[in-house]
Amino acid sequence: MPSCHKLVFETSCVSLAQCPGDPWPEVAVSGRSNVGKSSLLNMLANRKALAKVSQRPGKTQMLNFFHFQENCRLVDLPGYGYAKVPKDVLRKWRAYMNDYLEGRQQLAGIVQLVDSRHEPTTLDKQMVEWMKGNELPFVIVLTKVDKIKRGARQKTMSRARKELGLDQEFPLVISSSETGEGKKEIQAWIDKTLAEWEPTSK
Ligand SMILES: Nc1nc2c(ncn2[C@@H]2O[C@H](COP(=O)(O)OP(=O)(O)O)[C@@H](O)[C@H]2O)c(=O)[nH]1
Ligand SMILES: [Mg+2]
Repeated sequence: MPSCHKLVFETSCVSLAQCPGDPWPEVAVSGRSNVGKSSLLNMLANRKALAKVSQRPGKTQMLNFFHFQENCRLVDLPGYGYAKVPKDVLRKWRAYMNDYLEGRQQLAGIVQLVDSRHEPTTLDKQMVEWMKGNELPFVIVLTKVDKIKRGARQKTMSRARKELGLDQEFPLVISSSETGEGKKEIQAWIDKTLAEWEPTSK
């Protein structure tokens, strides 16, 4: 079983051209601002402040690359849905996120985070539709599950499946970066996805 301790920050990018060029597969962590992306990366790395947990939502507007295991990467994607971002910033963000999602050959799969306390947002749904349409492997992770009652878990998971149009078998993990819940399942999904990746002619 590969260890996730070897997660090392490499670089931040704001365009597809800046992204690392090696033919290594990568898994990207996606979700709205404040959903827990950086905290999840810290959890996977067993570190407290590896991916800087930003206090101000929307602060992380770059693609942050982490070297992971042997010749693999994890990418902390900039969060979406932050209302206070100026329009020109938002336009640029859309453009390079689109470039990355459509054109990044090394992209093996996406860990899509959704806040367990709320219904999936329109942007969450759009992201899921896009991944389905592009046949990109993805897993849904419901974050901050330590904040909801145990008795509400089943309902929360059913709601997410229904709202996102996922059948019963589709991979869905509930997680908490506070308690470490879900960590093993997420790691296993990432390992499998990286192992199954094959270069395409994207
Ligand atoms: N209770 C709880 N809080 C969390 C969890 N994950 C993240 N947070 C908090 O949510 C806020 C945003 O987290 P962050 O990782 O920066 O989100 P990002 O914007 O998606 O990278 C921070 O205050 C975190 O401490 C979790 O699993 N449980
Ligand atoms: Mg972040």
